Amino acid sequence: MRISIAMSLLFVLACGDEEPIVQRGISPEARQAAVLAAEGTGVVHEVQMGGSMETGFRFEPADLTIKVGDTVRWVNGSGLPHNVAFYADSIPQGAMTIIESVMPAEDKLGPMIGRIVSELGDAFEIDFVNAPLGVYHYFCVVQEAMGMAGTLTIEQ
Ligand SMILES: [Cu+2]
Repeated sequence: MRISIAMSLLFVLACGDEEPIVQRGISPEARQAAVLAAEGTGVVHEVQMGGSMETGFRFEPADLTIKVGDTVRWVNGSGLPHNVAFYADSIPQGAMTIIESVMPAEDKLGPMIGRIVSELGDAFEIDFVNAPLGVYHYFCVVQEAMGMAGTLTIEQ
């Protein structure tokens, strides 16, 4: 019984996904937002990669919400090595393709693993043009064990 309820729920959820993404009567504001998302909005958000052995390491802010098409600039605020790496199983569907396409080979250590940024003030940037909406969980490979992780939420 429990299994059949779960199956029915899955069926409902799966059908819910088939609603059309593009709706009729799109407002001029929504249309403009869609155009900006495709081209980049020019808005840049800064996240500091900081802390110390004493205080712990963190992204500041650890949770950031942006609009699709915005840029996030992670800045080294500690003078110690940091990077930005995305959890493949904790990002929206289709996001890996976008992240991989905006990370040139010289800018990464592996799939969705950004290069190490060691110098104070040095930065790593990603333009989230055409990025799927949702929550992206990421971390720093150097201090992940010490809790250096963050979330990025992309909204329309
Ligand atoms: Cu770090």
